Amino acid sequence: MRQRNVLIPTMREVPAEAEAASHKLLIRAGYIRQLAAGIYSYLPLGWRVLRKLEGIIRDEMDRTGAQEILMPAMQPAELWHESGRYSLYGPELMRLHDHNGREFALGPTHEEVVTTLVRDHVTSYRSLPMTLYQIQTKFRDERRLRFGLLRGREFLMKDAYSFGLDWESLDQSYQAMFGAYQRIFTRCGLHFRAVEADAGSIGGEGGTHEFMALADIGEDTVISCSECDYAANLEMAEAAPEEHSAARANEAGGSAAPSAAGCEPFATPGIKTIEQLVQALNIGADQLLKTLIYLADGEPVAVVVRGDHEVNEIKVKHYLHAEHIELADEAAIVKATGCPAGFIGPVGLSIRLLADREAASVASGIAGANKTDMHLRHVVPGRDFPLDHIGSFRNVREGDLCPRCSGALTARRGIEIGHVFKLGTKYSDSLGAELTDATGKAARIIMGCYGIGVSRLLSAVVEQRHDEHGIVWPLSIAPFHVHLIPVSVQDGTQMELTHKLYARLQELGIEVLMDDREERPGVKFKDADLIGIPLRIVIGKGAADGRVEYKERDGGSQAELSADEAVERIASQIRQLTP
Ligand code: 9G3
Repeated sequence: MRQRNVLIPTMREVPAEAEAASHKLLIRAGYIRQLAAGIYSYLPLGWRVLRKLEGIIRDEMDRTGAQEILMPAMQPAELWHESGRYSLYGPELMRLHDHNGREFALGPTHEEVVTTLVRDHVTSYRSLPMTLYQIQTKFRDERRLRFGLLRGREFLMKDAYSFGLDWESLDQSYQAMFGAYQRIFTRCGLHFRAVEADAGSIGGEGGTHEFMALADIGEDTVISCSECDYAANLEMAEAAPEEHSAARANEAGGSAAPSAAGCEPFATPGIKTIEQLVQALNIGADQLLKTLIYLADGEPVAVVVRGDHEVNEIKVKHYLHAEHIELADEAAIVKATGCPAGFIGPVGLSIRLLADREAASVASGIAGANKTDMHLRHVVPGRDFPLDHIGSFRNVREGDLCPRCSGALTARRGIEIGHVFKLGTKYSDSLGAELTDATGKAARIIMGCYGIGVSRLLSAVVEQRHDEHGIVWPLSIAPFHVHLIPVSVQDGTQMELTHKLYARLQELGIEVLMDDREERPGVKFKDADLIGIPLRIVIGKGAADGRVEYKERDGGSQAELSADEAVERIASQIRQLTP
C-alpha cells in the first residue's frame, strides 16, 4: 500500500491520558483511536495486526478440531436469570431494552448462549466430544479501565467451549486447548507462562490455568520456581512450610520468649503499625502476630498472619466459601473487637479466627491486646488463642521455597492473555443440558471454557516488544512485512527502483507499505521506527547502481545489498513464518 493514502495519523507528542508504553505507542503510531473511555477504533495498521492475531488463533483452534461459530452479542436477559448469573454480575453487565421493552444484555461472555445452543441442538451423545469457538466482541462495563486495550469495555475475545460426557474427554479437550494456546502465544512472539490460577466467579469443579505475558505493567503477579516448572498466580501460589525461627525467639530470651506465666500486656502508647512495633521492641516482624478483620459476606472474621506476611484474600474467601470478602472498615472493627484498628490481636476475640499456618507455628509472639495503646507479649498460639482454623492464608513472597522442590520462588508481573477452565456441569446443571448416554442413562454434559483476549494480546506484544523509538513487531503479526522507503520521491532513479521492488515483492505475496510521502527522510525514518514494521528497504543514492539498504527493525542485520539480494533476504524470512 502507498503510505500517502493510508490513514496512519502518527503523533510526536505522547497523549496525556496514556500511561502504559503500549497505550502511548499504539496511539502515537496511529494504530488505535479512543472513541470513549475503554472503547477504541482500530485504524488500518491496528486492524491488520488484529487480523493477523485472529489468523494464528483460527489456525491453531481449527488444528484441534474445534469448530468456529459466531454467537450474537445481544443476549436475552432471561438467559442470565435462568443461569443465576444476572444478579451475580451487577453493573458490569451492559444492559439494554428493545422497542418492546424486553431486556437484553450485551454479552460479556457466552457460557449461557453456547450451553443452550448445545442443549437444544445436540441430540445424540455420539456427537460428543465437541468444541465450539468464536472470535467476537465482548462488552463489560469495567470500572477500572486500564492502559488502553489492556482493559477496555468493548474488546475482542476468542472464547471456546468444550462439551463431553465424561471427565476424561474434558481432560483431553483441556489439554488440546492448553497446547493450542502455547503454540498461539509462541507464534505471536510472546514471552509467557501458564500458571495455576483461581477460577474466580466463573466457578466450575476442575482446575484452571491462566496464560500470562510477562510484563511489568501487568496487573497480576506470577510466582514461579527457579528450579522446577511450578508456576502459579499469586492468588493461588503456595510455598513450602517454613520452620519458624522459634530458636531465635528463645535466644532472644527477651520479650518474645515463651513464658509459663502466660501472655502479659504492656503499654505501647500510639504504636500502631508493624514498623513502629519492630522499631520500639527491636524484634523481627516474624515474631509479631498481625490480625486483620474482614467481612466475609458481611460476617466479621479475624485472620492472623505473621507480621512479615500479607493476607491473601482469595485464599481466605475460598476457605470460607464466601461470595464476597472485604477488609472491615473502622466502625466494623470496633463493633467486632471493641477496639480501634492498630491494637487488634487474636487473644480473647469473640469472632471466628483463621490462623495462617506460619502464624500458628510462632513459638511466642507479640500481638495487639484489643485495647487502645496496649499489646501482649509471650502470646503462644493454641494456648492464648484457639487454632480451630489453621490454613494457608498468606501471599507467598519472592525468596520463599517452592512447594514442589524447595527451589527459590520468584515473582514477576504478568498480563493475563488467556484463561482455560474446567467448568464441569455448572452450566449444564443450571440450564438443563443433558443427553442420553450409551447406556441409556441421562447424563449432564461436562464443559470446559477457554478464552484469549485478542485485543489485549495486541497490547501485550507491544509491551514486550518496543524500544525508545517505537514498536518492534514480530514478522508473524506485523501490519506489513516490509517498509519500502525512497529517500526522495522527486528522484526519478530512486522512484523507478522503488516501484520495481514494490511490484516484485507484491508478486511474491509479500505485504509492503511504500512511504511515497513528500516528507523529509528524517520524518520518514522516525515514523518507520514508530510504526515498527520488521523489515525495511531504503532506496537512496545507491539506486543508480541498483543498490539498496536492507535493515531489520529489531536491530538484527543491516546491509547494503543489490535489489535482488534484498528481495531474496526478505522472501527467505517470510518462508520461515509458515508453521
Ligand atoms: C459477566 C461479566 C463479566 C465477566 C463474566 C460475566 C469474567 C465472566 C469469566 C469468564 C470465564 C470465561 C469464556 C471464555 C474464557 C473466560 N467477567 N467472566 O463470566 F457477566 Cl459482566 O468470562 N468465559
